[in-house]
Amino acid sequence: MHTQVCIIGGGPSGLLLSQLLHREGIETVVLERRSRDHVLGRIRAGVLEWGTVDLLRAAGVGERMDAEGFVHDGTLLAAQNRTIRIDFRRLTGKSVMVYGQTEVTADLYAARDAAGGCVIHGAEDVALHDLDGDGAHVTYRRDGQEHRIACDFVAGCDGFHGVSRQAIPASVRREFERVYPFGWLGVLSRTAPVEDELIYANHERGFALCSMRNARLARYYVQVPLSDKVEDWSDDAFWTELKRRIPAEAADRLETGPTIEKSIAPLRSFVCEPMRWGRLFLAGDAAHIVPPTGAKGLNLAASDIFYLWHALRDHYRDGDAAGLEGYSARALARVWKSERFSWSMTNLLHRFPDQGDFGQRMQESELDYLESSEAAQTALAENYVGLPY
Ligand code: RFL
Ligand code: PHB
Repeated sequence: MHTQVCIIGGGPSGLLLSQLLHREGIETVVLERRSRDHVLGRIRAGVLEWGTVDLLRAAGVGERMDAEGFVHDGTLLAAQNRTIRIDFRRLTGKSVMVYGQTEVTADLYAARDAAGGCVIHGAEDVALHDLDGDGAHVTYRRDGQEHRIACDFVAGCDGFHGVSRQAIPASVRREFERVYPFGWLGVLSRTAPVEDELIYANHERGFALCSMRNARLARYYVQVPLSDKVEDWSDDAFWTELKRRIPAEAADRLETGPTIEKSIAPLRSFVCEPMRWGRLFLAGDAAHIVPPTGAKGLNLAASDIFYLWHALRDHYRDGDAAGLEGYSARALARVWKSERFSWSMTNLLHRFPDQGDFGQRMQESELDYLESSEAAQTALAENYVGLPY
């Protein structure tokens, strides 16, 4: 089998690239290790930057998002005795869209199916070959049989635990990492969200976040020690802890109920440089991870795909290699800015085991500054709604 671009990973990065290239007449094959049900069962991101919204529209998958997504013009930052509203629209002229990653992924699968796109599930032992030669190829096993796909380029969209990044020789690859000493326990419940906007809460017992998927589906998180297990947390224990950490007036009207999903995610910052090696281009979580505090992971995946889509289009349509040559530097410039923002939001809002009184006062004074300075609020808003591509 031969294709122009072999895409490893059928998550949002891989599917979006496949869909955008299809619209340029460029052929792709997507190799996904898991089943479609598994990919669609993962509850992850909820907030889309406007650049991501526009890119999904350009991919022809904006219709349901525009009908069902919620436009948010601001967000709330809460601390012990104050709530600060960051007014995105007034400060930057932009908003974000609340529309779940699960829905984005479902829309992309539907679009690939409608166009007869080739997405192969259950692809095991994917291996990348000849990335630095004249033509690359990818091998995999499915139903006990070996397969081989020859291709012009490989897009490594297989997430943090994928194989693509490892195909860049260790002598060339440089990795930067920070692992945080806590995780997020997240729940989904069929209850009305406590607030129209998201609440990011700094509390002495630890961070909490109130988010949502729709008018009857709420998404909440609390910071937990890495040693905690999901089984340690009954629904009652979760609601009690959440109520302690959010502003009292929100806690009073919080609707509780049985949770329909509960999981713990570790927090990590990670960047791999370069994002291109020979015929391999990394995109999304395969190349970088951010802690979820700034809602940047999926949005960074989208900006990588935007650059890669343009680079491949220019190559095939105009014979112009500049986009491919410049891909890694261009993508990394934006990645590092989002890494910085996600790290700083994480530092501002979480309780660190070693933070001490000094660290506590640093957070309080930063929140004070944010409350009193329009410039500080604008800087936060500008990053939250998404830096330009
Ligand atoms: P994914 O989604 O991990 O998809 C990679 C796909 O590759 C497959 N795969 C392989 N396929 C073939 N062969 C192999 N060897 C393979 N190895 C892996 C996997 O099965 C999978 O299907 O990466 P992608 O596409 O780059 O997308 C990235 C996003 O999923 C991620 O950045 C976001 O979910 C991060 N994130 C958030 N991002 C936001 O922009 N806004 C948010 O509000 C937000 N909240 C979150 C988040 C992530 C979270 N968790 C659980 C990590 C909240 C949470 C709790
Ligand atoms: C979510 O709704 O899952 C969500 C929202 C904002 C974040 C992280 C996660 O910063």
